[in-house]
Amino acid sequence: MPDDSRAPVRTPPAIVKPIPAELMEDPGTGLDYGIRPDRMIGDITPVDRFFVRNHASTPRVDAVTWALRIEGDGVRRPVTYTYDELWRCFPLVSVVRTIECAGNRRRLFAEELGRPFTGVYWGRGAIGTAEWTGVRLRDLLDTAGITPAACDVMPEGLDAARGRRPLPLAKALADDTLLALGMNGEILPPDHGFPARVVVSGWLGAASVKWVGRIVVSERPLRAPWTTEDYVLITAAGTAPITGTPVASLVELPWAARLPAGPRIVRGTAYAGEDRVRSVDHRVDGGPWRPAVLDTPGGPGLWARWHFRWSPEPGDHTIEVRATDDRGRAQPAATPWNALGYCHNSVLVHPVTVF
Ligand SMILES: Nc1nc2c(c(=O)[nH]1)N[C@H]1C(S)=C(S)[C@@H](COP(=O)(O)O)O[C@H]1N2
Ligand SMILES: [Mo]
Repeated sequence: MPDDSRAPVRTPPAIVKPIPAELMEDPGTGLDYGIRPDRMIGDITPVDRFFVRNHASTPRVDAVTWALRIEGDGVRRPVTYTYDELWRCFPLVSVVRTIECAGNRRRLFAEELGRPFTGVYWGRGAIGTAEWTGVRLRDLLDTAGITPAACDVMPEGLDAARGRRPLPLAKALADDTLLALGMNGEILPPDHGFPARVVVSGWLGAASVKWVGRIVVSERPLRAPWTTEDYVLITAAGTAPITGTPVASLVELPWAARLPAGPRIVRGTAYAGEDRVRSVDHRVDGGPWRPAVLDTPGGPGLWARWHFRWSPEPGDHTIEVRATDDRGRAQPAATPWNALGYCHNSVLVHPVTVF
């Protein structure tokens, strides 16, 4: 007789989608994977290489039994929506928005400061842009009836980490704050929040809560570990929750790069959180700054793409790219220390060997 107790135990993988080494970087946590910047193509990041940041394994949620509950003293009456009702009862909206983890580039930040951080040692790959399709959070909250004194909205995830983070009501009601059901024309993939995730335009990735099962609306300010312990800027001046992310740019070359000599086009992206990228400059080997060409202008919550032409001679070179947002804030030469290593946006000195 077969002895079931001796069947091999199969732990489901922490991440559902394949993580091909030729597309993704592995910072070593077993839960988080970044895109390889030299494998980016175009304005939209395909799902097969969109970075994953998970505080616990991807939960397998059954959409048939799943329901979204909206409750709290900030709504007149609690409401529950099934998956089917979300699709049927609200206008579907699509927005193209970038999501960047506040810890992006932490490994480079540690190298810049010459001191370690705890937290995921991201290279440059904790960023991506997708077309998110879903329903406006505003439309959902309106049906529940927001009370005049409501001030905070907290989506809560069904993962073992119970990922959650409060949003001020005004941000929750913004035109482009969505409860997304789809990504790049597909049903939202499990690792990116199936059946439903929030997309909070221009804010750190942690605000875009995945696998949402409940949304709490409150008449008092809400706190959660992701606004008190993590995803806060801790400096000598105090502790502040991170909201938008500062202007930064990304060169779509491996770090370090090895390239054949001769003419080529260097491409990349620049992202300024809730602001717009105004311009992108570059310099080679510490020479004069010159403008890069903006191919797609991007916008608030959406990266811009740029390029410049380069015809390097053999030898060791450096490329620096410096983006400026529409409030005139440029990437700095160095990022001031903060205890958890967030929001690194220094101009990177990209090493390139030409052969
Ligand atoms: N429920 C839940 N939501 C979450 C997380 C999580 O671990 N649990 N990670 C957050 C963080 S820190 C980031 S950067 C983004 C990453 O989204 P992605 O995995 O789709 O790229 O999801 C956010 N939403
Ligand atoms: Mo993140």
